Amino acid sequence: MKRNYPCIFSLLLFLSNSAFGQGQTTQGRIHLMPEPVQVQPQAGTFLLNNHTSFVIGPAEDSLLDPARLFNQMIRTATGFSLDMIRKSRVGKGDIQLLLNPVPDTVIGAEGYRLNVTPKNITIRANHPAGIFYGLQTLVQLLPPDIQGKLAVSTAKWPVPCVQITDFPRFGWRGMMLDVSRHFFTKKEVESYIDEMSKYKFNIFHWHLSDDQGWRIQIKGLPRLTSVGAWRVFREGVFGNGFAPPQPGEPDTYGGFYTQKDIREIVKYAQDRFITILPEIDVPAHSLALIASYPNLSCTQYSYPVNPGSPFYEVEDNVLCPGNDSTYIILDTIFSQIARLFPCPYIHIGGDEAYKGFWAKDLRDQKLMAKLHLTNVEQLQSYFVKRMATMLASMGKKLIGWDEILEGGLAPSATVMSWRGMAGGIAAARMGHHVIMTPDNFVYLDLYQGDPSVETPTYGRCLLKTCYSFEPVPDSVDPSLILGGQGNLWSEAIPNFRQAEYMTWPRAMAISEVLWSPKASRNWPDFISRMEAQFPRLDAEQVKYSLSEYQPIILPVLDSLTANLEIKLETQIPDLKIYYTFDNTNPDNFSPLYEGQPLSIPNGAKQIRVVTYRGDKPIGQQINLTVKELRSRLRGY
Ligand code: TNX
Repeated sequence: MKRNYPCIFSLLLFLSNSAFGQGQTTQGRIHLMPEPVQVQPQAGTFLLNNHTSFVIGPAEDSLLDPARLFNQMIRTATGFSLDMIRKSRVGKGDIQLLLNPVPDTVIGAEGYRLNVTPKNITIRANHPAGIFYGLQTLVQLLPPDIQGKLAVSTAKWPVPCVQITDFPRFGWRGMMLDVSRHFFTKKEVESYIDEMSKYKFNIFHWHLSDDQGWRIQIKGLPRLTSVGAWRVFREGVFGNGFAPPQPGEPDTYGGFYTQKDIREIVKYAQDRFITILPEIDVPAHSLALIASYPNLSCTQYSYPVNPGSPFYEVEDNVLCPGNDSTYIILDTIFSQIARLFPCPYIHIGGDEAYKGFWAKDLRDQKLMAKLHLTNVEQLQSYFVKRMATMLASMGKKLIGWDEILEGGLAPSATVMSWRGMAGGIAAARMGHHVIMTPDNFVYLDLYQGDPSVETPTYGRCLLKTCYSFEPVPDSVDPSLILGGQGNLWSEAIPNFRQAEYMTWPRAMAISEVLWSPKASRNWPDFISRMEAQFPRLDAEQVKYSLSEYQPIILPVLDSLTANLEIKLETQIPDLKIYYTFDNTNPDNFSPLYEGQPLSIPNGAKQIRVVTYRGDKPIGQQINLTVKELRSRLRGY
C-alpha cells in the first residue's frame, strides 16, 4: 500500500478515534474495505445528488448493468436513481464509467482506477468487473446510510476527493456456504452473495449436498428432492445433542432450489461478477442421496436423512465405487450441474470418507482385485479419477477437498486444502493448482468469541486469526496457489441471521487477505476500517459479530508451581481489561489487567472480565468459573 502519509500517522488517527460508527471518513481519513493498492486523498468533495448522471460510452453496453446495480443500491436511501447518458465526454457533476481502449497493464482484469474531483468522478478499467469493483469502492466513499433500507432526508451525498489505483492479489477470492446442514432460502442466498460482492469476493462455493439434505432439483431423479431434501426438525446442539429420527416422525425440515431458482441465482451472482462453484459431496457425506436411492451404498440399507444425530461409521453414508449404478446416477446429476453452472470447475467433495463398508463389500473387493489395488485409499483415488474423467467429458475441471490426495491424485485435479495448509503444499509440490481454505485460519463455523457466550461449536477461529492467514506458503510456486476462501459450515447455523453473524466481520479480514497487497497488512488500521463498515451493515440490516471486542481469558499453568493462572488478552489493540474475582460485575474502577498472569485468590470461584475503550465499556462481559477454566486447559 502506498499512502501519502506514514503509517504512524494512521495509527495515531486510529487511536484517537474512540468510538466506531463514524462513516466513511474520520478526521479526513478514507476507510475502505478491502484496502486498495493505492489511495491518494485529495482536497475537496464531490456532491452526488439527483442531477448526477452516469456517463457511459455509446459502445459500452456491458457497463449498464453495473451502473444499474449501483442505482439499485442507493435508490431506497436517496429516493433517486442516476440517469444513464450514452456519450464519451464527461461533464460537471457526472460519474464517467470507461473501459480502457488500450489495456492498462497495471490493473489487470479486475482492477480499476477511480478518480474523484469536486467536478466529476471517473472509473476506468480494462473489463466490466473492474468497473463493478470501482463502484463498490465508490459506495464505501459515500455516507453509510446510502446503502441502507431506509429513506434518508438529505439531498446531497458527499464523496471525498481521492485517486485510487486498485487490483486484487488473488484471482480466487471465495466464500463457501453450506446449505445442507441447515437450509437457506433463495432470497437469503442472494443476500449473502450481494454482501460478498461489496467486499470484492468473486467465488461463491455452494455446498449443495451432505448427509443432512440434498438441495438441488435434478430432473429424472425426483426422490432427491421429495426424500433427500427433508429431515426431521431438531433444535438444540448438533451432533451428540440431536436425537435420531423417531419411528413415524414426519420430515418437516428442509428445502431445495428448483433449476429455475438455480439459473436465477447464477445470473444474480454473475451480475455481481461472482462465479458460483457448485459442490456435490461424494463419495461420502452422501446420506441424503442414499436415503433417496438406497441401492447406491454398499449396505443398501434404507436410512433416513440425518438430522444431526450421531451416525458416522454406523450408518453407511458412502457411495459404493464397485457398483455401476453409482456412476450412472452421478452422470445424470453432474451433467445437469455442468449445464446449470457456467463455472469451469465442479467440486466433488471427496472428504471424510469412512471406508469400512468398502472393505467388507464383495463388489468393491472384486473391483480392487481387477484393478490390482491394495488398499481402500486407492479405491477412493480410482473413484475420484473416474469422476475427473466424467467431468472432463462435460467440459469441466474437478476440485476436491485435500483427501483426494490419498491413494494418488487425479492428474488435472485442483485441491482445496482444509486440514491446515499441508494438503495444499503437497498438491502444489506435485504441480497441481491449490485453493487454500485451512480450518485453523478461515473456518467461520468456529468460535469467534468466548464459548460461554457463543453458539456451541468446536475449535476457535478469531477475527485476528483470519487476518493473519497467508495463502502462499514459502516453499511452493506461488503461481499454483489460485487464492483462498472462507468456509461457513452450517451444523450450528439454524437461521440466516446467525449465518451473517458468523460471517461478518471475519469475512472482511479474509477479503483483505485475498484482495490487498501482502505488504499493506496492518491490524490496527484494519480495525479502524472495519469499524467504518459497521454502520453500513447496520443500514443494510445485516447482522455481524462484536465478539472481537470481548476479553480473551486463557488458563495457563505456572511453570514452577503448576498452579492455575489466568492470562487476559484482547484482539483489538487499544482496549483496557478490567476484572474481578469477588462475583461483582467489573467496570473501569475494578482492577486493571496489566499483562502479568493472575493467580487465583484463595476461595475465588469465578473471574469476571470486561473490556473498555477509553471510559466506555465495549466488549461483552465474560464470566468464567475456575472449574471451567481448568477444563479448558485441555482445549475447547
Ligand atoms: C469438516 S471441511 C468438514 C465438514 C464439516 C466441517 C465443520 C470438510 C471438507 N469437511 O463436513 O462441516 O468440518 O467445521
